[in-house]
Amino acid sequence: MNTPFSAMPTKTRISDDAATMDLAQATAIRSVSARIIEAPTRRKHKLSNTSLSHQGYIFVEVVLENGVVGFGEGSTLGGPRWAEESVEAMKANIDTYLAPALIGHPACFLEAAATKMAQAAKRNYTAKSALDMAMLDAVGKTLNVPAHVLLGGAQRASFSAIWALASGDAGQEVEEAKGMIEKGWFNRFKIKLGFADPLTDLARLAALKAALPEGTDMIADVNQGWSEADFIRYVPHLVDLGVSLIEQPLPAAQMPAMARIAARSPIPIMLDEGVSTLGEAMDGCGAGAGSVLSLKLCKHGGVHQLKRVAGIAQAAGVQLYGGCLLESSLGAAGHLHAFATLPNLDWGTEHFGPKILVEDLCSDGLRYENFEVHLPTGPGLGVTPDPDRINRYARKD
Ligand code: MUC
Ligand code: MG
Repeated sequence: MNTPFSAMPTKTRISDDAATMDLAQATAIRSVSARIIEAPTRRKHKLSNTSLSHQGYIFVEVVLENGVVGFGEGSTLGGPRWAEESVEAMKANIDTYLAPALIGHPACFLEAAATKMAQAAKRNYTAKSALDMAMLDAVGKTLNVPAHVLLGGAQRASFSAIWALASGDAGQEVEEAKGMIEKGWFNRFKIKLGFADPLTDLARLAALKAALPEGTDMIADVNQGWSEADFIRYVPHLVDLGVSLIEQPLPAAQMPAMARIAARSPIPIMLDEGVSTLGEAMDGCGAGAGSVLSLKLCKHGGVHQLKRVAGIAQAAGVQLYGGCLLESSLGAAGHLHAFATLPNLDWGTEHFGPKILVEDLCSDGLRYENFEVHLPTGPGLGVTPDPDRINRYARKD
């Protein structure tokens, strides 16, 4: 018979001054709280189905019996439009269902915590990933190790970084892109399409190509905005413009159509909104609905599930891309710790969120240098939410 985790011995030396103590008792969850954050962005960010000037996050704090506090963040884009969760729904479901399921549970048993959350609520992947991140942070701080060590250990210390151009104004986007190159932060760009008609979008792409240095990497994200017929008609133009990757051009539910366009496209197709669950990863990757997959904690529900989705993609020969949902340095750090443990992250990562916020939520935010974003090295997630900024941007009612 299998032994339940609660009966497993967990005697562990957790710090120099705290002789041997029981890790499960020390990391038992005493309290969970969730706050809605609305942080202004530097400019309007437009997608095919929404537009935002404030980024909505659920910010969670998990307090352990040993007094250690872990922080986590779940991101949305313009309410429940990019995916089904809103900040309001996340807060309600954390307060009512997910937090009660975790109280008293040892945060060091992260996989069992995920099982408890799965029993307490269906889907709700962003809310679950925020709690999972906070537990990971708290256990890393307890053991004085970076979060990636708890996930198998980092295989890389930094990542090639991608910036998203999404104002829809070609002149502004050219200036913004040049500024990013000058600062040494980003020299690869993802351009959001689908909120204008395809010919307008193509003219914008052509203006960017003409103004940016020869060979600048340009990725196009259509956010489900095109039909299969649109794709067939316009993909030759994207080829002419040298676009390197096309992200989720068709609606998430149209997997067979995605497989048809992927088979005929000379440019690799990336699955984004279409793949959250392991089943969707199996179906999408198995059917050849894309040759690249964007990994995001908010889609997969936590760090271990993200790694399992990555495993399915790799088994199917699908390349990996480090996706984002405009997280602050807190949520971005959660992603980087998971990404760092993967055998490969072929396309680097687009975690640019900390730089699009008027003010990052962390006082010691992620470091961007030489066009790479660097994995934090401190205990837990290795970044510290700034209490003044959290209070400033927390919803007051
Ligand atoms: C998405 O669909 O990829 C990530 C970057 C960005 O601009 O939008 C998000 C969501
Ligand atoms: Mg996308």
